[in-house]
Amino acid sequence: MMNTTFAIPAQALNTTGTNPIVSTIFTADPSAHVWEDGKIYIYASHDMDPARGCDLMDRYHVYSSEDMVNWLDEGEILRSEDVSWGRPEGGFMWAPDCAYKNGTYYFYYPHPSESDWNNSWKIGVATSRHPAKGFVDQGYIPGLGDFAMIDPCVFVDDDGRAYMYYGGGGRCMGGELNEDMMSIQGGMQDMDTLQDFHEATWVFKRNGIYYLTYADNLHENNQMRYATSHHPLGPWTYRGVFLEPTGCSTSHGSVAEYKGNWYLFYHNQQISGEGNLRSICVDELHFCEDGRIQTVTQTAQ
Ligand code: FUB
Repeated sequence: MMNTTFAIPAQALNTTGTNPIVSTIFTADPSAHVWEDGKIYIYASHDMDPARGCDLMDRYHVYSSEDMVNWLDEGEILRSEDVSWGRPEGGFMWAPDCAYKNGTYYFYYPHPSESDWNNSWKIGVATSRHPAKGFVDQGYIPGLGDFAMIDPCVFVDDDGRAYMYYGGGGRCMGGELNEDMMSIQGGMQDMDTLQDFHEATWVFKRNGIYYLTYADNLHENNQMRYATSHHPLGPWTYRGVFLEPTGCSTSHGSVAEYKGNWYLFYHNQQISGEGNLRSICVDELHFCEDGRIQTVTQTAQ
């Protein structure tokens, strides 16, 4: 299906390297990647104002930077009306991710196919030759599990093999993607021994160690925890909490290395004071010599 979104001109954000990164609209669930053009990109959900709930989230924006201080709003890349198989009422465009392989960018997003949204989650895929424009929906990934298919994360390993993760409500699944990046090879499996898993899976690799980060269930104030492994699909060893509560009921983050430094991207509700009107942030991530992640210091304006 053709992408019907308007070509919104890119907009430089008046940022000064302080949090939140974006104050023009409300954004959440940042997935950060460094692509071949040398820039860092953030793919984010968009909380719609006035806040009513996650049913109103119906579009995604992309942000880019070359210095982690000046950020550009690259504009909107997909909205629910672009998705022909989606829920007739739209909405519910939850935490996305993006991956790159062989000249194509694959944008993964969770979205229900029926009015009964909570029982019809799918993981859609839109593709483009560009990191921040021209995405066209290609349908959803077939044959996944039948529960909370939210918060997809796609990790491409150094050998080019790609892995998908998703999950919510206490269960996290992982599996290997086929070469087409839109189907799963041999099914999904449970990612075991993640303590108090809630949602928001993110996988990255550093010094040969795979890290799986996620949000926990701490009541009304989720934290971020992590586990490590020597294989992208586990078994995982639980390591602990590395992002304490942000003041927001949900927590959702991603980790990326840029120009020699590591960063955690996450969201809080600093601007609005409301959990349905969130704002994306970034802070440095530091590791101990043995690879453990140090607790992130949350900086504010
Ligand atoms: O933004 C909607 C949902 O809230 C995400 O999918 C979850 O991870 C949480 O941040």
